[in-house]
Amino acid sequence: MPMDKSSPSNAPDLHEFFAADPLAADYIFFGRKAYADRRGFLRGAGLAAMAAMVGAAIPFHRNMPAGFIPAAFADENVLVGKNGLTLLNDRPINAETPPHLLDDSITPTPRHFIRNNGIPPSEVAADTWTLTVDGLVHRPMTLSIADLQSMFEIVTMALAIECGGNGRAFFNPPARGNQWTYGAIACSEWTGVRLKDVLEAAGVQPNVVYTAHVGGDAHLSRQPDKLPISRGVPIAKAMTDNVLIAFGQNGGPIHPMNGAPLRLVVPGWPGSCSQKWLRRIYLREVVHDGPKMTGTSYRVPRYKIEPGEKVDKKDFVIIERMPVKSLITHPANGVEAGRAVEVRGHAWSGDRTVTAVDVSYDFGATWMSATLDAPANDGAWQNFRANVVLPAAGYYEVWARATDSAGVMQPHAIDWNAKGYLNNTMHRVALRVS
Ligand SMILES: Nc1nc2c(c(=O)[nH]1)N[C@H]1C(S)=C(S)[C@@H](COP(=O)(O)O)O[C@H]1N2
Ligand SMILES: [Mo]
Repeated sequence: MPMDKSSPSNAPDLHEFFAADPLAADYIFFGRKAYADRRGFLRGAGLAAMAAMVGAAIPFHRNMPAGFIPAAFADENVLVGKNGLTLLNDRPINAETPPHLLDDSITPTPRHFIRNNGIPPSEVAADTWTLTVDGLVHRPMTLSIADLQSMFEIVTMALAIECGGNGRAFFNPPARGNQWTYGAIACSEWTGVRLKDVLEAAGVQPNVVYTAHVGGDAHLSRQPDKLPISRGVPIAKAMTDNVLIAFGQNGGPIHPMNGAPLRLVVPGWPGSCSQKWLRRIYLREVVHDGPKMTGTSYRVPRYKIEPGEKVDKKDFVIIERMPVKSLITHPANGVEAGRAVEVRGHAWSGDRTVTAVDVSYDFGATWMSATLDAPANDGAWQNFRANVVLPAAGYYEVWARATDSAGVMQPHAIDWNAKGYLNNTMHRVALRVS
């Protein structure tokens, strides 16, 4: 893996530059035209058009220093309260976190990635927000957040959310969609009530098979009768202890882009199950068929295919648990290092625990085992660290691989699918020892 341009080693100057005078930096970096009418331009055309105008290289993070966001976007409310995220798309807003900014055990709210399918609601007042629980329940209910807080036990848990398309950028043939590299993963500490407790209070009818989730965001077309996304989970998953209806993130309110004032958190399963701006949950006697539940959305072929192979729509199955994976959060990719380096990061495996993480600095010829922490609770990622002493000056790659409680280890190569889901290949970071 070459030292890429997103490496932090060549980023600080640009960051300082933007910090000192963002508008001047925009002018120099994006050019006069973008500077002159950046507001109207951004509103009218979006990031893709900006890229076309100033010459393709701008918005896509692999061409940009880590953590870089055009200053013009800092003016847009959506990124207020976020720090260091890399913008992939502005319609809808999608932004990921560079791995070295995910070093904390608990991801700070400013570093939690954003994955939107539609237009977030503009009105998210916590005191008037309601959640309706209906469908095949004995007692349909509409509850305020205060009702949820007074009727049910309040719990706080560290829970990892990973987008099903995290790692899509590395597919070959390429997969269309947001080009997530590594950072569509986060483990915030969520405060809320158990979905299970709420469903038990409503009374689950015996024929229930699946949940259906509805959020308050609008479809990109702004057609009021269209939902951008409505996913669900099997009722057995909904009834597990670590599935929360959350109203708090990291001891504060949920960030507006992470679903304030109320969201589901379904750890270990594709992030899409964790409906943001949660307004309604209804129970169904069939597998839910809302937008992005059917066809090839969040589904993969049920048999192994060749890269590029076409698969009949009927042969797709819904993605359930996310596979075993790890992320190196220190050192950052592309840095100069001394011979002694602490390699550290996180590992997770949806609905399972990680039992080992190994680290290699010689392209996988030899491996050493890392120290691995237990998860903070069921559904949290696990921290690992290893003291690596590199034998001599030169160029190295540090690789990490996790193994889970079922004995499944991360692969070297991508198990290809057309939509670019479930890339759990080993993370590799480049180092230069001088
Ligand atoms: N209402 C609503 N909920 C949603 C989405 C959305 O677009 N609308 N995106 C989903 C997807 S695909 C993911 S990966 C997670 C991301 O959560 P985050 O943006 O808080 O990181 O939210 C999920 N919940
Ligand atoms: Mo996602």
